Amino acid sequence: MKVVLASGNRKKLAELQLILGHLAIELVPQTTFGIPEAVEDGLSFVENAIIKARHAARLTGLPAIADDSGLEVDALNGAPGIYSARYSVMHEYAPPGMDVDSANNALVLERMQGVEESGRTARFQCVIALMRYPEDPMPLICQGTWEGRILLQACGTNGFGYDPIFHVPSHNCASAQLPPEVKNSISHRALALQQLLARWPFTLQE
Ligand code: ITT
Repeated sequence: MKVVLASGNRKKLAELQLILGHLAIELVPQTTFGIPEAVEDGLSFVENAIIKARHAARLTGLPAIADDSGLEVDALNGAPGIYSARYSVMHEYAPPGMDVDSANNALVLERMQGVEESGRTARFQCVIALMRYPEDPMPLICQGTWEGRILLQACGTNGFGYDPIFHVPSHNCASAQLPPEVKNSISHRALALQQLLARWPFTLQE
């Protein structure tokens, strides 16, 4: 059986495919079908995950999995949150020569200047939605949270997004300093996908 992975983010897709590799199904990225990105106009991770999965299921006629995720920083009242991918763009923060991920990280670090250690708590959130068909009235929703802190400066080159500024207490390093197999066993995405795997046989039965 084929299932569409409703994401256009290459690095996120790689993590999803690696963790879901155990499933005896064919996971096809939505880009293979030439599907345009969905308009993510929900106000929560759950809404956006459903919007993206429904969009891909509609356009392919196949079951679809979407991941909506982001960084929640307590000292910034939960920002960048659902706007994590476009945080710097929304704030028109674009230092010359910086890619969007680096600008996002630089903006969080700038806004966290002067915040002491105890106030630097943050977490990654991940919601995975599985829609069996476009009109699925009961999408399967799985969720994972990964607690950490915002570092004082970016470290490491692995992963993507905010990994260089996210301190992982269990390993005392930045998420971007973790080998991929370690991140993929403890991250917000790994936790959400573990739930998906545990509930999988029931959700796709006809
Ligand atoms: P799709 O919607 O196409 O899947 P996207 O990157 O736009 O790709 P989201 O809207 O879910 O996806 O935004 C997720 C953003 O949150 C992502 O671009 C990163 O900035 C951040 N993020 C999510 N998971 C992360 C992780 O594991 N490590 C670092 N940053 C992460």
